[in-house]
Amino acid sequence: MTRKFFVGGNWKMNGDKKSLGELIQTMNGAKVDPNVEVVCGAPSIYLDFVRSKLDPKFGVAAQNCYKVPKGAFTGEISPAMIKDCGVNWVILGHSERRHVFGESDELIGQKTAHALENGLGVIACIGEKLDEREGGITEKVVFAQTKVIADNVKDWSKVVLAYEPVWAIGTGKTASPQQAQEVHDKLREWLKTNVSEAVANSVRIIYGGSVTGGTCKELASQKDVDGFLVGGASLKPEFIDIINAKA
Ligand code: G2H
Repeated sequence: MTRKFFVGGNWKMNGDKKSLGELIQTMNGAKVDPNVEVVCGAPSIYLDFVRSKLDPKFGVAAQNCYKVPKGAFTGEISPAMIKDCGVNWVILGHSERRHVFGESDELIGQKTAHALENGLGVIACIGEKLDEREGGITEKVVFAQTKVIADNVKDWSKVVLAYEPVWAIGTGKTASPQQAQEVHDKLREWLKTNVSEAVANSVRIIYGGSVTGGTCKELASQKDVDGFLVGGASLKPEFIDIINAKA
């Protein structure tokens, strides 16, 4: 089955109206492969701004949301608010949410369920830390994280799974194409056994962690790498090269 290549940009807590406006102009004017789904993860305060400026052929994502529709949760935003800004995606479970802000698997699962119930697509992130990889428990860690997400998903067509080894995030140390392929293949096997063969074949599993214009092509050639979640390089014109990695 053909899975549409998916490239997400995760701008994290970077940019302002001026620099993001320039980046959006570059993206709007670029020649991009029409067979690629592109989604830009903007800081929440700029979601409205980005959605209004970015060509509608590109999607926009929030970088986080909370697990309930509204209420006394200072500083949080809800899927309903995200949708109200014309934005259809949210990134959940990013390693910075897990490890800087201490979000648990359980909370990420609850957020996933609530975001999906409210019509958002979810880019669900998983990934092992360096000591876990060195300790030989990469699979155990990513399977456990995936299980909590899977327990909260009814419609997998709205989910993209992002494998982001923590040791590769923002470090300039990209996983090798073989390392990425190996984990993606194992994740697809896990989905086949624990969800269904149809879901295993159709869900996009994308790679994130220091992807650049230089590393994207070989990674993209791997059988089970269906796209990327890109941080640092998504703020630069080379993001266009990454979008076009398969072209
Ligand atoms: C991983 C990635 C984007 P970077 O967090 O999600 O960031 O490409 O800067 O490693």
